[in-house]
Amino acid sequence: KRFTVGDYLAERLASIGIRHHFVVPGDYNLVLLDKLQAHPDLTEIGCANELNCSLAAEGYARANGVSVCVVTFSVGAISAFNGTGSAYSENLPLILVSGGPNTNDAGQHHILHHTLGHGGEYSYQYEMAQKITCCAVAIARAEEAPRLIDRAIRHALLARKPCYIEIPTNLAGAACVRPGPVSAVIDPVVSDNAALEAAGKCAAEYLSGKLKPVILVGPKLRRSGGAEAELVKLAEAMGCAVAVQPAAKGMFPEDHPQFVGIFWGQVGTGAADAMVAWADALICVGTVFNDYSTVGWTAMPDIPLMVAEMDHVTFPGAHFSRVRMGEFLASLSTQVTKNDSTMIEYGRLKPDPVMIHTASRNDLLTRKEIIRQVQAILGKDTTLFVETGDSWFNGVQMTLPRGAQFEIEMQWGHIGWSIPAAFGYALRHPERRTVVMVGDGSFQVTAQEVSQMVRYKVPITILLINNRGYTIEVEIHDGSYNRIKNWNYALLMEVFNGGDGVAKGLKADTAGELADAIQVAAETRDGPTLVECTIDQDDCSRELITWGHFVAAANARPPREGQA
Ligand code: TPP
Repeated sequence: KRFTVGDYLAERLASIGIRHHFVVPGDYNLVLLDKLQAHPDLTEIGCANELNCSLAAEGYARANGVSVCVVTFSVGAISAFNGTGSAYSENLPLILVSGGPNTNDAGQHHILHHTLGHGGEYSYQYEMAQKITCCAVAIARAEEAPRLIDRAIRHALLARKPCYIEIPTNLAGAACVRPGPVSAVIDPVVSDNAALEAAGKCAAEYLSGKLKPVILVGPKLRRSGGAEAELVKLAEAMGCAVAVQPAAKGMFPEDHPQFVGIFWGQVGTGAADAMVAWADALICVGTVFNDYSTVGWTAMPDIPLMVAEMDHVTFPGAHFSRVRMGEFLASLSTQVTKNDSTMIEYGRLKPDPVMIHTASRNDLLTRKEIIRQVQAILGKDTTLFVETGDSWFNGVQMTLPRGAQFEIEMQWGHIGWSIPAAFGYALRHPERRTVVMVGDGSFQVTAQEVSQMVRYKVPITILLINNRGYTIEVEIHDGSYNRIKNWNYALLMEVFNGGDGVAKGLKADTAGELADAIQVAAETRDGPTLVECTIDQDDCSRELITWGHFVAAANARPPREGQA
């Protein structure tokens, strides 16, 4: 059998650990899809649209470390740019593959379907992709495919960012050589030894002069690959308090005695806010300080930061490039001395555990009762997805038992992300129980993807919290645009079952109904369960209101003198 460009891509994808490829077909990618389908280690997953396809791949990358999304030219790719943007901002290597026009058409100045309609000018999509990926390649000749495909994939894996590969429709089936050894694309760049040594020494010296060091963990810790274990080692060697940013929840074990809470300013948990404010040195590991994570800049730490990033470390008075996070943490953990002063302080500041009163079965459902019941089902095998909205605040309040995972998209913040992302994630982790908390507004954005959960028999539990509107936006800035059309969400599952599906759609108006529905969800293993949880329109978290006010204030800062 002749080996082709499409086969080359398929073999590379399989060799870097991809087992599922997310697709929406179109005439520019059909031959390519045949080639991917033919690879024995790849399973094709069809999505309802390209936005969902890209977000499903985004979720798959969270579970698998890398993912691929294959779409058609422009009408497909431009929708998939959204999930690609998410992967960029969330530091996930998503490989976006788009079919492209026949290589003869540009020179012949043909006007083609699915394009902007300027005859012969088809580079616009590649140029747009350059802005939202770390490496974009457009293959113009089959002979270039191995080099360009390898370059894009290698860059994506190294940078933990998406890449873009455009394959013209008439090249997917063109003859191509076989890929070389996979190490050429997956081997990471190791630290520069001298820089690593100097960074460790300098950091140890810096910390030796400090009395109250605190470690702050951010979401790029996990994205760095393998650094989580090293962080625990460093924390234990230092014996100090460890606070975690909301987007990094679960990246440091919450049952670890040194975990002091989620650092999110006034809306955080435990004593994280007080501990960070009290620290005289803050070791920031993969942190992201944006307006949301700093509560409209009110929680931006105001002491000099020592920052360990994926590939460099920076602290007051020094910077070291090409130092890998994991290696740096490991090296530093052998050079620090134990100092438990922050844990003594935490012992004094630690708040008493919050007990949520258990509702009676017939009590109308409340947000707090939902939290109580979801908390009870979190186990070592659970992954909880929390959607943009009050679900962020509800999820962050929960306590993760050892092994439980938490997924949040706080940098990109695309409402509707959780449905396709959880679908992608759960395909890669069938052994885990995937639970989604999503608001009604967010659900309406990507609802179709629930039908793929039915089709591929993925047992996801969707807790759709219906407060009849965009409540998070109400708290930032209200207007009639924050009201939405109510749906009969539970009945939607009948639509998606389409005669042969076995998914369940349930409605919970009371605490007892929610408990029963959660039980049904646990027993439904061959499809999703959607539970519409009805709560009062005004029932939202204190944290959301507080956060909303500060974010609104940050948004409303007047232009500075001299600015338009
Ligand atoms: N469009 C996209 C794609 N993403 C966004 N984040 C927004 C618009 C702005 N936005 C942020 S949150 C939100 C909107 C419209 C409403 C979320 O409402 P819902 O899912 O019902 O959650 P709730 O706040 O009610 O808990």
